[in-house]
Amino acid sequence: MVMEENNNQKLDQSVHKEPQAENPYKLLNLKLTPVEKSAAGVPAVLAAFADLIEEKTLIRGTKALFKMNQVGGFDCPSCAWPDPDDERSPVGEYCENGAKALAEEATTKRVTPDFFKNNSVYDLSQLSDYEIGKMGRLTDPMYLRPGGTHYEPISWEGAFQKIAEQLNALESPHQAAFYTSGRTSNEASFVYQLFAKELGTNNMPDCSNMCHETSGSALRPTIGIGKGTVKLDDFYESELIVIIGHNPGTNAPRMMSALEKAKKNGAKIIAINPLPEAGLMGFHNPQQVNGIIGKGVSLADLYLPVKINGDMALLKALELILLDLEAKNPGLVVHSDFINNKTTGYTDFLAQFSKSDYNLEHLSQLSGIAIPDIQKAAELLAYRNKIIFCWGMGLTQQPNGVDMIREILNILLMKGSIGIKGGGVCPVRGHSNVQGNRTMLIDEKPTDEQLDRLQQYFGFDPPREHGYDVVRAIKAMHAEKIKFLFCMGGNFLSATPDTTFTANALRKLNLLVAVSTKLNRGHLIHGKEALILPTYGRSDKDIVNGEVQIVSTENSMGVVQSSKGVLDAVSKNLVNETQIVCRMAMATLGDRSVVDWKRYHDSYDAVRDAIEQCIPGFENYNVRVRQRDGFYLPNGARDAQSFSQELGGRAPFTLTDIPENHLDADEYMMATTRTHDQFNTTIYGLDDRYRGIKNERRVVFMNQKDIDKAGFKAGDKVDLYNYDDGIERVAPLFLIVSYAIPEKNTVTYFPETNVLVSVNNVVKESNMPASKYVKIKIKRHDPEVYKKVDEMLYRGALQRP
Ligand SMILES: Nc1nc2c(c(=O)[nH]1)N[C@H]1C(S)=C(S)[C@@H](COP(=O)(O)OP(=O)(O)OC[C@H]3O[C@@H](n4cnc5c(=O)[nH]c(N)nc54)[C@H](O)[C@@H]3O)O[C@H]1N2
Ligand SMILES: Nc1nc2c(c(=O)[nH]1)N[C@H]1C(S)=C(S)[C@@H](COP(=O)(O)OP(=O)(O)OC[C@H]3O[C@@H](n4cnc5c(=O)[nH]c(N)nc54)[C@H](O)[C@@H]3O)O[C@H]1N2
Ligand SMILES: [Mo]
Repeated sequence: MVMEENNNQKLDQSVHKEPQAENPYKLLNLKLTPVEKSAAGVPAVLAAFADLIEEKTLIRGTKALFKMNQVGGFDCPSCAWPDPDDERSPVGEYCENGAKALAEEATTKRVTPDFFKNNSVYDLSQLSDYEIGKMGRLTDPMYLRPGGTHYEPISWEGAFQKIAEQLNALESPHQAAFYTSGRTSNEASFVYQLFAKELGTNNMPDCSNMCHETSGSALRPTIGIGKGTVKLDDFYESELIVIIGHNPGTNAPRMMSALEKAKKNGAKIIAINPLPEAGLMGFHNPQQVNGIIGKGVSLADLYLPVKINGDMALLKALELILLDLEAKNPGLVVHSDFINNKTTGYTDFLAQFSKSDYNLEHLSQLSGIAIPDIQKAAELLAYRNKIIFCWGMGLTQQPNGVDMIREILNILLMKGSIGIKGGGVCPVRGHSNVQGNRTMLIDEKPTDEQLDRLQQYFGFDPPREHGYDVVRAIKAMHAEKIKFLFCMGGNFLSATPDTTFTANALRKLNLLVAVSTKLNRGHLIHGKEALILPTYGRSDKDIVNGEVQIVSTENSMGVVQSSKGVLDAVSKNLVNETQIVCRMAMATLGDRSVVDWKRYHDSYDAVRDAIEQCIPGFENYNVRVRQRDGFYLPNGARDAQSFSQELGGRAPFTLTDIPENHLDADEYMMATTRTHDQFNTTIYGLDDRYRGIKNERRVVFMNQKDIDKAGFKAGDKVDLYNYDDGIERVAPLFLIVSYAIPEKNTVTYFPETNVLVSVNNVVKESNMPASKYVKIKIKRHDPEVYKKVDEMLYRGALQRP
């Protein structure tokens, strides 16, 4: 049993776990604190600094913090929210969660070859995600040989040799896949996709396939560009901001300052979310003195506690009322000029409202929002045009997410609100450079136009057939069609759905390569062989030829900016991502290559010159990237109301369906979200302060009525089950928390509950995992439940409770 092995582990005392003889599960230690009614403020700043102190990196961290998101400094590695074009705070432009991300990256703790020598892969897999993250920064390339139990040091040359051998032994380049998480710079992203294409495959699954792919799928065919259409200034001019399916207080805290300013300028805010998130309800600005001592701004003027997946019904109900108001006040609600000149399909769009299920009672019931509240929202929309819709994973990770975003567009098109000052769409991106990754052609389905440009510039024939996205890549690994997986950052195992299935798929690989800053569970469930390649983080000085280099990223609003690290790297044996790719390319392709990899290896400027030639919007890249505030990429929808090129620049209204979600008496709908103490799979801490949770992640939020009906009590131990595709999936040992959430709805945290998300539960069209739409059953905790889970698989691929 595991317990004895735990006794022998050679980990630091700080992470040594007490063996538990009677039960393989750790005891849970949940404490409930009051749910907070506003975000940020004094506790936020204090918490941020406490985090830095805890990491024993106070001086290093503080120095870096003041350079974060500053002109000439580095881009925060946390979210993709833009920096203000004009007025940046003199002491750094950061937030609590940015500071935590920095503390995590700036830590002086090191995971050295000795650490790997002392701890087997199996032992490491017994740690919790939180403990693994706290081990520190990776310092040297490591190799796991076939049948090996421990990672061993390997030289960089040796590592590239292994990669080259494996890649060159494949029967086809399509047996390789190249994953990207969203922190990789533009420069590294560009050479990375170039290598995959010269090798001969478009198998480039990326974190977008789990994040905003749905937004792109909805926006591209309608407004002609898969990106948002607003700048930060538009927030300040807006009359109404709708925040739907997004938790800005935790996941984009600097957005709160923009919302605060918008409110001061008179904007109204509507929040649509099953949970009354603190950041939607109120806000104290930690970066303004009056924000710290003054009262918080009450943020949402109207909060609509929609049922999970009830948003479509709500949006249709809003349209129904808008049309009714227009009939009563012709010309005041609907923007006929815009509709006539800039859109198509309005007549068909109108026709659907005569259908019988388009009645308010029905839509109100499906959405879970009372009619008077829907009316209030519609009235806020009716007589304003400067309207911005912001959304996040609450919409994109729903089976009909693409349709719901198109429904948002329908509303904005009715109102003529796209491509105007103060109005438009704002998909709030996740990873700090996920938008730039796509612009740099990290995409499993590049267009012919994009490929033609590469072909002309580099002179090789890039593959034209589309590659695998994340979900398809998992299935292809499982079917042994992919044998080689290269991960540029990220944590493929824990971020993706159906953990058991995915772990089995990863175990079939010949070689798993992970370029990483820190150790994570994704390194511990591996193929026959595995490599860990350590690299710089965003805050590290990236030195090439003796000079600290700048790299560039693109934020959520299409601004390309430079980023320059300020911290000395924790190890002399790190290689930057661009050079890793170039060396892999030289080792693998050798004389077969027509690309001058050595040149790109030696100079980021040379990479930027190539980007300029191959991707529109990057004219004079090397000069403009060095401008104070960077530069905006062109955006026809935003700048010229030029929408779908196929439709002569117009944007189509889309006809969508209203889903009716059936749940059995003992079934609940589960959305998986982030706590305030994590960055995706990186667990900073065990609290979720704003939601009043302390010291525990294995909680399930339930409505008190559901708790009563099922005969449970708050605090009861339960196991969660999912039965999609006729397979029993179990997530053992959760604690029930009574919460303000619609009936039949539950919320849990990922990655713990990813084991319950079927790999086949995907979003229509975008093929993203629908991880906010998971049907579950909740059963009283059975102490024997672990016997249902394949022991070896469970222990390792999943964190033990
Ligand atoms: N500190 C921190 N910052 C981050 C991240 C992080 O993990 N930590 N992750 C980054 C990344 S990659 C991303 S993509 C973003 C994610 O940022 P968000 O989009 O905010 O992601 P989530 O926390 O998953 O949850 C979003 C919200 O959707 C709501 N929701 C769930 N189901 C529904 C529904 O059916 N309808 C509606 N209207 N709402 C629903 C949830 O209650 C929750 O408030 O944040 C980025 N920033
Ligand atoms: N159930 C459920 N699943 C989800 C989601 C959800 O809401 N619910 N959200 C999805 C979303 S929106 C996303 S974006 C994905 C995220 O999926 P990923 O991007 O794959 O996951 P992360 O946890 O962000 O990756 C963290 C790891 O990246 C590495 N890293 C950090 N910085 C750097 C760097 O600068 N360079 C390199 N090379 N490595 C670095 C570190 O080793 C760290 O352990 O998860 C998705 N999974
Ligand atoms: Mo994301």
